[in-house]
Amino acid sequence: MIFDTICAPLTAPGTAAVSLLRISGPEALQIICRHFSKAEKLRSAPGYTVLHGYFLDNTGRELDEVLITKFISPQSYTGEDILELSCHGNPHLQARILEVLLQSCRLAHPGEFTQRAYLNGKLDLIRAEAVNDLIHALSSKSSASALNQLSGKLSSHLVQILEAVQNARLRVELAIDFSDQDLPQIDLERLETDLDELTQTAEKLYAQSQNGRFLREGIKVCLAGAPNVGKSSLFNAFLQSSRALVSPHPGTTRDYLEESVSLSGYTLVITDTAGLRETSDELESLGIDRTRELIESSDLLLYLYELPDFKPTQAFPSGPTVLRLLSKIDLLGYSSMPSNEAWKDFLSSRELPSDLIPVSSLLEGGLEPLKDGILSALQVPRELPDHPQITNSRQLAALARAISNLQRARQALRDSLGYEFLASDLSAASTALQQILGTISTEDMLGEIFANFCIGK
Ligand SMILES: Nc1nc2c(ncn2[C@@H]2O[C@H](COP(=O)(O)OP(=O)(O)OP(=O)(O)O)[C@@H](O)[C@H]2O)c(=O)[nH]1
Ligand SMILES: [Mg+2]
Repeated sequence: MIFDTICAPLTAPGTAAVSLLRISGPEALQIICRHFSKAEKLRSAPGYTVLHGYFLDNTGRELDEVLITKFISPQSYTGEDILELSCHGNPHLQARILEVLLQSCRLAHPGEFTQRAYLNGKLDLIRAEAVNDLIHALSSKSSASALNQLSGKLSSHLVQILEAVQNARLRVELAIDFSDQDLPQIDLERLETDLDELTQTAEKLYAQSQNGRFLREGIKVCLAGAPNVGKSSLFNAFLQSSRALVSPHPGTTRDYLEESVSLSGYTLVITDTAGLRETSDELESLGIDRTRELIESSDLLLYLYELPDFKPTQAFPSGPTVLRLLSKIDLLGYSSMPSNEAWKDFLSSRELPSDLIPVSSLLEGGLEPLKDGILSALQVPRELPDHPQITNSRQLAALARAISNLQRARQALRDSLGYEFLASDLSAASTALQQILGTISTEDMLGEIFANFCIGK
């Protein structure tokens, strides 16, 4: 595909040792040669050459000492001719160089380099999205997972599923086309087993990908409970800083606070909320309304109780996974965190529910049982799995569409609904899979995906 020539800074704005500008497109070489002190050498240099020289403005004045790396189409990130220019990391200097270049080409849109790479067949959509995920990766686990996708494992797994769906569809369509002729009929039993296997493979990928969203977007954790149970203290203990105000007066926290922490490589996005109680105070009541909304939209609700008045009457919404915590256990006479056994004995001796997790914001290791509880409740593996996994919500939604169409196809076969129904379900399933891979895509979808990128990618 032929495009115009675009350029953009690749490195973040600000002062640094060096900064990098990229120019990509049919006129890239010509434009840089006009402004480089060793134009002839650059013109004749093979791809992957790095040349040292000076960047010149329109009057031939030296603006900066630069290194230029030359990539020749199609051996480049975008598949086009690319020149990358490292200059000194002075924002004014970089702006001047960019200004000169922009007289001959235009500034790249966010994600446009990667979009071109995709359109020129250098990357499939999964890998293109993985580039963006890698840049925005929240935690060490998410960057490892984005790298995993970049290596193409997921793509090749999906291509296998897609080929099997298309093969089944072809068999069904042949049966439709030649139904009035005396040809061997399609082997229904074989088709049935194939469809079962396919659906299971897709369902397995979906199940394995469930915590993919956690990797990419972080795990939304909400701290809630009655006023004064120690929510803000627990929040601070998680962050290891005095972020939230703590006081012995019930109703201290009004508006919620949100911060991120890392737990075993996962990012927890934790909110500390206003304590839940009946109140006539208008402001507090607004805070409590927010608490309820936050509880509903969380992945994990940490609900705190304290003794002596443990009232387990709280009805929880169905969305989040709920962990019930018994707060301030240092006040129960513990000077260090109890072993699992000792804690179980304590709960049963007080006739308390056995799922209560002990926490203390004061004791050393007071959050350890809770941290273990979080990882097991969300069933997130402590080590990054090496099986293919979808971490992107758009891709996951498309996989869910593919699965429901496969299930419908399976049902159509079971109910002998006719090959037309089967063919249409299989075709919808393969469309959904192709949308994940980007082998078919609407302009709107592409626009939306690449708009999330940053400029220079
Ligand atoms: N001994 C002990 N005291 C605690 C612990 N956690 C909190 N407290 C005390 O309990 C009181 C209330 O703590 P907060 O963290 O402000 O409680 P909260 O649930 O955020 O309260 P509201 O914001 O009013 O809903 C403060 O005096 C804290 O010092 C704990 O683990 N052990
Ligand atoms: Mg508070």
